[in-house]
Amino acid sequence: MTDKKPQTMGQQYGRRSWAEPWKIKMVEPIILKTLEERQQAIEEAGYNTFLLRSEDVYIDLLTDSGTSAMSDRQWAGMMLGDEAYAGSRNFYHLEEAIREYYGYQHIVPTHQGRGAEHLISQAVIKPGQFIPGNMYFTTTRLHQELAGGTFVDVIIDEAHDPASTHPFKGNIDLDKLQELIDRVGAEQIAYVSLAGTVNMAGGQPVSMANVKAVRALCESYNIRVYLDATRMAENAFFIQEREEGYASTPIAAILKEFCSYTDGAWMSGKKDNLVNIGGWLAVNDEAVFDKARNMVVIYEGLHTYGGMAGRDMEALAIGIHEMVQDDHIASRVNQVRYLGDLLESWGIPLVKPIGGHAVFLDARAFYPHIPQNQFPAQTLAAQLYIDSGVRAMERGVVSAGRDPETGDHRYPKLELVRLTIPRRVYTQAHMDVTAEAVMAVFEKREETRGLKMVYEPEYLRFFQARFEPLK
Ligand code: P70
Repeated sequence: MTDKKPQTMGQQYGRRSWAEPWKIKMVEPIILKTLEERQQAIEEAGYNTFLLRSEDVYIDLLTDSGTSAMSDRQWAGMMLGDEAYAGSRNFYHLEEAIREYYGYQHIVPTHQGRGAEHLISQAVIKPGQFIPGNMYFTTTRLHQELAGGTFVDVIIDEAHDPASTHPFKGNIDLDKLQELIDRVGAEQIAYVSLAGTVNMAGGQPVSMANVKAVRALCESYNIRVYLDATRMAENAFFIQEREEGYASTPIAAILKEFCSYTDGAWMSGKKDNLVNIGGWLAVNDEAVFDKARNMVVIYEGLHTYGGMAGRDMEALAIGIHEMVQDDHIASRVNQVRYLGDLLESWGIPLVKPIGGHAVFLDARAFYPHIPQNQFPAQTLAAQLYIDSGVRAMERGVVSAGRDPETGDHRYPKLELVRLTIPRRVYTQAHMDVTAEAVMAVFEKREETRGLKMVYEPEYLRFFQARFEPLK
């Protein structure tokens, strides 16, 4: 027995508590399967959390993509779907929302982010060109490569160091960019591929000062800057929190200013935009727009729906408006930070600072005895599921794939497991259960063995690869 008085979370941190800026109107039951059932499920899934059935998962932190809860207004908007093949009213609402909040002129709707990546890559990359960017993203780089380009990582070195607490680990290193321009020539650079925040670095932001400087450098060489805006609202929150002069600037204004330094953006609406499906490409250049709008009819659908239903576009337009509300984005990022701070205080190795959409466990430091070719992050994700039914995602050597030239694994410096938090879905209690699950796996780390890959698909292998435990 303890005579300690229970404390609220705010009291434990010596501040007033905060709460989510929403209340729950509809619930979806979740159940925790038994240990035997979980062991069987992960074995059947080839130790790949992408291959688990959702029904077998208790707390699903695989991704924040398409897993967020829509608001009552978005659901009401779904009833206003104009399902005309051409010229749906909802497309014009979407176009208005993107123009108002992101500031780009021309909009091409797509079924999700990779549809937009495909269009921009094909529209502007000439075979043999280079695309410098602030760390690769799996689907983005693949589309750049399929268009004949070569991605070059020009992110600051701190981004590759999980322990560095640089406030803007997503920044581009201007010297690395300049060095590439000098080496290959400005005309051999298709565009700068800038992501805010940087997913593979741990959800790390880019500063306003950095995007301005990138813009200035690129302008002097007539190089375009295109933005992966997938989690740009979260990036805007970090600017408001950390960058001088922005503490009292609304998220909406920060977002629009940031975008004004870029020539266009591709978007997975399934993240920041708070919908279950959808995406878009937006550019200012008419010639690029013309190409992309022509190509969309081959791959996605007519240029006023791009693979989405009218109702999907309406929910997306409303989601964009909700995404920039200051209380929404603060509670979203702070929920992620709550989980990260708990784990960090217990000595769990993770990427610092805590990013915008997820907590990234450092699997290399977690399992120093498992070499990278035995997939430490894949192992950790599987262990977490077995222990507690929490589903996470590998972001390490399996995700990095093989070098197209040499055929060897690419060994990234970051070997991570991502605990990704869907927006407006889980409560603080789910974060507590997750934190305790990570601790339980950490306590068993020394007896844990790695995995071997027994099936490897050609493209984006992490989605479908299968593994077996090493004896
Ligand atoms: C995730 C999802 C998608 C994504 C992204 C960034 C920064 C583009 C996209 C593509 C889904 C995913 C994708 C590949 C591997 C694992 C998971 N990220 N840019 O979970 O958008 O999925 O709509 O085609 O994060 O991080 P989309």
